[in-house]
Amino acid sequence: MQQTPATPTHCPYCALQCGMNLTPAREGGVAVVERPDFPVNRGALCGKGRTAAAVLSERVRLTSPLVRKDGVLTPAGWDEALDRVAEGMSRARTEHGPDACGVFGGGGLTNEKAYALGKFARIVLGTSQIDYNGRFCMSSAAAAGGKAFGLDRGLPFPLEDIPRTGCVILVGSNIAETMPPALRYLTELKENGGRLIVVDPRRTRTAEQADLHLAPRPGTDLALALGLLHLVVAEGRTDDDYIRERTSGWEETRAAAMAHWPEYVERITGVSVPELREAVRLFCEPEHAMVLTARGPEQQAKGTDTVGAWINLCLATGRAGRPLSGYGCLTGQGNGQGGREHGQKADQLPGYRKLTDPEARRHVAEVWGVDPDSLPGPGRSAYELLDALGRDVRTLLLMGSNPVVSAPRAAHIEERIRSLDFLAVCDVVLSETAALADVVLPVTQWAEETGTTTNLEGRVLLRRRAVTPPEGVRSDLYVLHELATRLGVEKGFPTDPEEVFEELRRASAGGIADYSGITYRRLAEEDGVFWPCPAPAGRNTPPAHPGTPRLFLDRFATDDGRARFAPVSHRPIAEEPDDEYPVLLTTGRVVAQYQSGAQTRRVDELNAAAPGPFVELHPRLAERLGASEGDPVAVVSRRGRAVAPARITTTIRPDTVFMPFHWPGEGRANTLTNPALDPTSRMPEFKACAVRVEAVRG
Ligand SMILES: Nc1nc2c(c(=O)[nH]1)N[C@H]1C(S)=C(S)[C@@H](COP(=O)(O)OP(=O)(O)OC[C@H]3O[C@@H](n4cnc5c(=O)[nH]c(N)nc54)[C@H](O)[C@@H]3O)O[C@H]1N2
Ligand SMILES: Nc1nc2c(c(=O)[nH]1)N[C@H]1C(S)=C(S)[C@@H](COP(=O)(O)OP(=O)(O)OC[C@H]3O[C@@H](n4cnc5c(=O)[nH]c(N)nc54)[C@H](O)[C@@H]3O)O[C@H]1N2
Ligand code: SF4
Ligand SMILES: [Mo]
Repeated sequence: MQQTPATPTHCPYCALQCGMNLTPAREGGVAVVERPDFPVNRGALCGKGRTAAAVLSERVRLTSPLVRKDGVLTPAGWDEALDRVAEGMSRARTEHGPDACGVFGGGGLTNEKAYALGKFARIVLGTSQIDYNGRFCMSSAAAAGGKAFGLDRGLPFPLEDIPRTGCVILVGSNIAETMPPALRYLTELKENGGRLIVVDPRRTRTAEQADLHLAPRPGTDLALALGLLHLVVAEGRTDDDYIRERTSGWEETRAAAMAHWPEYVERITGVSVPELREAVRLFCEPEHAMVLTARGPEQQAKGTDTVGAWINLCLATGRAGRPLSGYGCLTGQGNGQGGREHGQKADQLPGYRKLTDPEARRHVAEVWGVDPDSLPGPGRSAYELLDALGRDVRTLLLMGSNPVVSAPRAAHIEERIRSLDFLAVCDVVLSETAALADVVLPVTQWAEETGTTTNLEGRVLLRRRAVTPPEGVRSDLYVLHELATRLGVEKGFPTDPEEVFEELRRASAGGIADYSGITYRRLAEEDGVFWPCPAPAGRNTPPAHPGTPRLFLDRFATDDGRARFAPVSHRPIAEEPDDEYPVLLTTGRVVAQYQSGAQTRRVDELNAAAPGPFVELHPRLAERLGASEGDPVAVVSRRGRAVAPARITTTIRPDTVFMPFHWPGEGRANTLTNPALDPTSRMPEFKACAVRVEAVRG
């Protein structure tokens, strides 16, 4: 049999970062084929991964820079386009100061790009005004995990541990649609006799798999977790030795939980007391157990406290920092984990360092060859930054996000974007946001370039180049290099990803997310390396650090090594239903589309599976409206109105409607969503707002 030369690499989409092989395709380009040897997905791919090569096609992607001339985006040469961007930025800087230049990144960018983008903002533009779409993603879990454990890494253990624990509570994750190959870990858990509890206001494909499905009212997970903790205490199921030896802050937290009587929690959440008791029994009886959260409980204006409450449950029962037990967050984007570690976040320097920490500033400034005092301080969070566009932020460089579709209160954000003096967008396709730009720079993607990502387990992976990009396309790193040069910084922005990674290693050394012991060579030979992975100290080539698949087994990463309880209390969602807006809207995903849909809406097979937006509602609500399956219904909130066909199902609570957010235009879910922000993580409340649902006649 003839050997086809295959390039092993990883999927361009979600945080599972499934392994795949790319082989030359008969019709030109590459084809995606199975890569059974990669442990995370063992060859399995969802439809998005299988069809990912379609987005490489010149039919759907950008192949030339575009510059707006007489109001119209017009193909132009690279020099002209880059000159225009540099001009736009220097004008804003001269006229309004460095903070008039905004930068917005993405959790899909490789580590190298995220690192270079953060460095570009701080030392070329000198701006504090940088943030990224990860703020809309897992920032609440990151904040809560950081507080509790002293370190935030999505999962503190590899996925392979899941089938061997005794019980998993999966809170607000629809893994069957959002990470289909990972459903296998839950199936194996059940085959091994373990129990699965799913917490979701909808009976999703994931909830169908559960031994126990709790369907709380959207936005009430905090009360639910407190109610469970109350019962844990009342039933004498706490692990007192563990609490004494490995935690701090229990008394206050215990007192807060005791105020949340099961009957009170039932009233708030709609989850009955017997269901609460059953959940506690399933969670506490086995020797090991885990709680995993995703966007359901996190995308709330109290997401940080909510995740804190679920962590409390783990700590009170001795289920964190022990083998086969723990709390984890299922990070979302392809590099959702790495993207939050290397400095594109408003308050952050590489290696998960804090921009306010003088020692961190000194270390990173030295790697960058600049004066620590020249580094700006922390800037605004993603929504606040987008809201400031056209006001004190006059220009924006956008790399790896499509906020016209994905930001909360999107009509308002679209208006803010239109009011900018200058917008530059780097993208692979003409997204809805790119279409508003003054300059669009077409960049290489995934299979056309090399770079590293860090998956939801904290496993650093190497994506390899497998195909030559179209002629007119350059890399994001090239764009940053060229802009830096034009803005007077000649050195420090290499275009070779490995060179960037070598610098990132040094910048991260000694930080929380320490990558200094990881090299491209190692990543090419191993199935990824889990951070922290410090470079070995000493001479005579000491053995390499093996990486850290499992965290906290000896101690937590806090100063005293103890995990910290969070003394949190229930509070209502930012916008409770009332007479005018009596229904709750929640939002999320479907299996065949990805995020703002910029990429997946360009793939025929995926559009056939998920052609457009819809409003999922209960038959009782549909009956009240007189709406039948497929009829257009309008969903109206204080922010605006969206119209999409009704999808009537008993799998949703009668007081709640659900819309996926993948589409622009009339059916855009984010026209409706509430940008109320979590006070700590600055996460918007994507998962609950008050709406009115109306039949559309005629
Ligand atoms: N097909 C597909 N896969 C994806 C993505 C995609 O766009 N499409 N995106 C990737 C990214 S970036 C992310 S962040 C992940 C997200 O992955 P998930 O978090 O699994 O996705 P969502 O659909 O946003 O939300 C999960 C569930 O939360 C439920 N939910 C809504 N409100 C509440 C609530 O108040 N409490 C609770 N407990 N649950 C609630 C919803 O009904 C939904 O089923 O998926 C990744 N994978
Ligand atoms: N209502 C509601 N809204 C939500 C959510 C929700 O659950 N409900 N979820 C939120 C979450 S969790 C997330 S993560 C956000 C995601 O929403 P967005 O931030 O809009 O994410 P994407 O649609 O993935 O946009 C990525 C863009 O970058 C481009 N791109 C891909 N690769 C590269 C690259 O290498 N370089 C460059 N320059 N561009 C590239 C893609 O073509 C695309 O246009 O949406 C948030 N919005
Ligand atoms: S589950 Fe995620 S990483 Fe795996 S193939 Fe699907 S989109 Fe790609
Ligand atoms: Mo996300």
